[in-house]
Amino acid sequence: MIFRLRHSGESRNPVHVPSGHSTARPRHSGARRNPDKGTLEAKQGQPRQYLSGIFKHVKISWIPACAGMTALVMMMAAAPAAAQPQTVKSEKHDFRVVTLVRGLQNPWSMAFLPDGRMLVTERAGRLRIVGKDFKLDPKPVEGLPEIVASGQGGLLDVALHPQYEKNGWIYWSYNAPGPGGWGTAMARGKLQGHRMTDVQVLFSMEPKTRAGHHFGSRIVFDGKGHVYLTLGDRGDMPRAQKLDDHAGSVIRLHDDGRVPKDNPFVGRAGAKPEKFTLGNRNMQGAALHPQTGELWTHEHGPQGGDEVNVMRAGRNYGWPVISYGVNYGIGTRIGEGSAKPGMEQPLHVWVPSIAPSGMAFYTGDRFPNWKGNLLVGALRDEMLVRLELDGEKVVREERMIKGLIGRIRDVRVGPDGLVYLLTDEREGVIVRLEPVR
Ligand SMILES: [Ca+2]
Repeated sequence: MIFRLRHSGESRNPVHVPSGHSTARPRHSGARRNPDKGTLEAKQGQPRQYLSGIFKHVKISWIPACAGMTALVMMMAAAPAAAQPQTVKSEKHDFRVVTLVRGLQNPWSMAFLPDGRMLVTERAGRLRIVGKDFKLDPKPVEGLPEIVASGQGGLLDVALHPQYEKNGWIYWSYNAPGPGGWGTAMARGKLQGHRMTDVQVLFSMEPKTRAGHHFGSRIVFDGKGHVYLTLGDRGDMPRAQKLDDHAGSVIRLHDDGRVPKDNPFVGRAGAKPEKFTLGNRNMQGAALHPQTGELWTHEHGPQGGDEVNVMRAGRNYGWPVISYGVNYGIGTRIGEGSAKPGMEQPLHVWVPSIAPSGMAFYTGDRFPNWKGNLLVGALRDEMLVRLELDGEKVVREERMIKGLIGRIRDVRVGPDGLVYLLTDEREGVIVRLEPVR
């Protein structure tokens, strides 16, 4: 029995299967019907609904022309592509939303290089460099292994090794071709100019299929020599419960790709030893808790039932046996209900779905009232969600910048303590949130 489900918020684009396995093939960018919202989007420019969204959901004040002129000029010098920054009021902080980079096509992830530049992935298969002045380098990085841009798959996460300044390793996740189709993989390499060198493929999920759904994937280092990679069920629900299948799990490896001997399923007959968890549907956000050092993730539920979980060795997170969501369209129950002995309960559930993507604990100093909060991006309703935590309990949720910038795919706290967001749009942007005193 094969289930092929798609989360209506997870991908705006219809599934696109290339005629061949193409590396870095740009996706078509002409006018296209949006299958989720039934609207036609223009080829260029901001979708119209954003403007009405701005006035509906947030209070905007334009920076006063005289008093703020010096600051504005400085900001525009730093960010040549920036539109007029907008000031947003929120519960704990007021902040400006400053557009730093434009012209990205369905960007997925970003990483900060120590020299002030940034790396940005575009799902179609391009790794881009953003200069210190936030200018997008027109020349993508060459030398990445073959990437299949298909449906939700393509070039996905990018992350620096915690000792990057010593070893130069850059990690990325992507959709890799292989027997039977394609699936999520992770590689690392060293950047020399515009070329990735010393490339090593550390992991490539099995089995591979031709589905366009649910690739995960986020890369998180635990600071103790291990790296986690989050996966999805590849649109085939029962795979998430199979130990002999990588789908629907968190993968844990040494940072050089070897399987740690203390992984929970090592030595179990038939089990994939890279697996750290099972029963996960599609995790597009993950972050290490700054105090406990544990891996927190969120995952897309089906229709309703997005979750936040703490990933623990060998645990079963329930999908598709238990869920808070229902089947698309027909609304029927999935599996056996919402709880079962031996299966983990989420810390937090979103019903209806927000389609979460990207996640960061706020650890900086620039937004002191957000310290320790969990920031989650949302594709649906195009918002940033702030969760206040008491240990593993979510005590308050705030939804911000709804509809202001687009579908939020990634959330990062920069080395400067500011919050960076990236939008998965055909005209995607990187914005920075800057507190207003
Ligand atoms: Ca679950």
